[in-house]
Amino acid sequence: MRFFDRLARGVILGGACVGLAATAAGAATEGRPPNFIVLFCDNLGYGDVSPFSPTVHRTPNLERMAREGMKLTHLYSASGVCTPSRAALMTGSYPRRVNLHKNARGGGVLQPVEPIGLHPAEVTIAEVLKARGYATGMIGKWHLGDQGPFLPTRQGFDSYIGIPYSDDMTPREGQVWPDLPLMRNETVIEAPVDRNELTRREAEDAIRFITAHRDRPFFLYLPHAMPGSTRAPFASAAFRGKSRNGPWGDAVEELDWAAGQILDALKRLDLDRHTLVLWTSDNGAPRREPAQGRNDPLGGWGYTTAEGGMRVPGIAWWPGRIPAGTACAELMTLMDVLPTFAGLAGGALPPHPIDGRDVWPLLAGRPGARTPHEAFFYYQTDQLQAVRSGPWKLYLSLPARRPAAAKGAPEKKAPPAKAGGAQPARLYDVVQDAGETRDLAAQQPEVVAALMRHAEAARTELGDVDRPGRGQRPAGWVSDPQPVRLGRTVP
Ligand SMILES: [Ca+2]
Repeated sequence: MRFFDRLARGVILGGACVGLAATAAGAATEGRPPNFIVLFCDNLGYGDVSPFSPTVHRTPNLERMAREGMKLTHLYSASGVCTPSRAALMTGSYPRRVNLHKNARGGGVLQPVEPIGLHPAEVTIAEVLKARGYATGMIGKWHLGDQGPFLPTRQGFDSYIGIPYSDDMTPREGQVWPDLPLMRNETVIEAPVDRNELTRREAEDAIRFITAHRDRPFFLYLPHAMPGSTRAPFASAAFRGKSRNGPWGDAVEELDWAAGQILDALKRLDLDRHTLVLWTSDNGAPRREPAQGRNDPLGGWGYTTAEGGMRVPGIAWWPGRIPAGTACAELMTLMDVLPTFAGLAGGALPPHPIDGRDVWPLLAGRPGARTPHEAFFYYQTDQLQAVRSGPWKLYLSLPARRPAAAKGAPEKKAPPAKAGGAQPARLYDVVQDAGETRDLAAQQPEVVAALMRHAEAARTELGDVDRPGRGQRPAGWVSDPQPVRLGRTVP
C-alpha cells in the first residue's frame, strides 16, 4: 500500500529505534530461555518520571535503567483504564476481543464482587511461559476478576500474592465490598491490608521470588498497586512526606526505589544478562482536580483515549541484548508483550487470534526494524474513539463520546449528542504534536479517509457501541459472586 509506505517513511524520519543492534545472540542466555519481569505501575503518567519528562520526582533508578536499556516513547496501553489495560497485557488482545472493555454494568473497570472476569479459556502470558517450563509468579494488583475461576492461580501463575483489584475499592455504603484483601494464592491472609506497606512488600516479595527461582527460567508479573486511584496514594515510612509532590510523589519515588532494588538483586544473583525487564504503567495519570500525576508532553488525562491516557512510559532492560542508552519511537503496544516473550522463550502462541505482535526486532535495535502495527485502535469502554497509523491519529466523528471511565465511580450513560451536531473528526500528527494541539483534518483529507477505513475494519472485527465484532470472545461469568473475605479460600 503506497500510502502507508509514505506514512512509514515519515516514521523513519521522525525517529526510529536509535542504537546498535544487539550482538552475540544466544550467548548471553547460554542456551536457556531468558527470564522475564514486568513491573507495571498503576496510573503513573508519562510525565511522572525523569527519563521521559522533567519532573520534581526523584527517579534515579529509572534513569539508570534507561541508561542501561531502551526507552519506549510510543508504547501504548490498549485502554485508558485498569481492567481493560491489564486484560490486553495478559492476553495480547484488545479488551473488546476478550470482552473486558467494561464491567457488568457498563462501567470502565471491574469492581469487587463482580460476576465477570477474564475467561478461563483465555491464554495468558503466564500460561504460554508455564508450558515452556517457566516458574510463574505474580505479585500485586490483578483486577481481572476477584472470583475463584478468574484468579491468577487459574490463569497460569504458580504463585500469587497481592490485592485482587484496586486499592481504592474499600468498603462503602450500599456495597457488599469487603475490607481490602491481601491474598496468597486463593486465600485472604490480611484484611484490610496496610496500603502504606504495599510497594515495599511487593519489592521484597519480588526479590524472594527471583532468588528462589534463580536456577530456572522464570516469569514475574509485578503490577504495583501504586500510585493508583486514591486521593492520597500510599508509601512506607521511608518515603512518606519526603517528595516535593505530596503523596503522589512519595508513591512514585518508592516505585523508583522498588525498580532499583529488583535490578540490583538481578545483578547480585548474576541474572542481569539472563533477564528481560519491562517497566511501564497501565494508563496515564487521571487526576486533575487537584492535579496529581502528569502526562506531559502528552495531551490529556488518564481514563481517556487522549495520548496522555493511553501512551505510557516504558523502559526495556536486558544488558547485552537490548542496546543500552537507546530509545525507540516506533509504535508498540502492551499487547505485544505476550507474542514477544513467547518468541524469545520458544513458546506457542494462543490457538485463537490475538492483536499483539512480536516486537523483539525493535527491542534488539535491529537496523531498519519498523512497527508491526499498520494501525492502533483507541477504545473507550465499548466505543471506538480514535485510530492511529504512522504518525497520524484520527479522532473519529461521533454523535457523542463515551465519557472518561473513572474507576470506582458511578457509571454514567453516554451523554446524548449535543443539539446541532456531532463531535467532529480531528487529526493530529502525534509524533510531531504529542500534545494534540494542531488539528490537521481539513488539510489531510486522504489521511482522514485512510484512517476511517482502518476504523471500519476494527469495527467489523472488534465491534463498536452499535454492533458486536466478529472476533469477540466471551468474558468469564459466575452467577453468584461472593465477597473475598479474611480467612476465606475462594471456591
Ligand atoms: Ca490504572
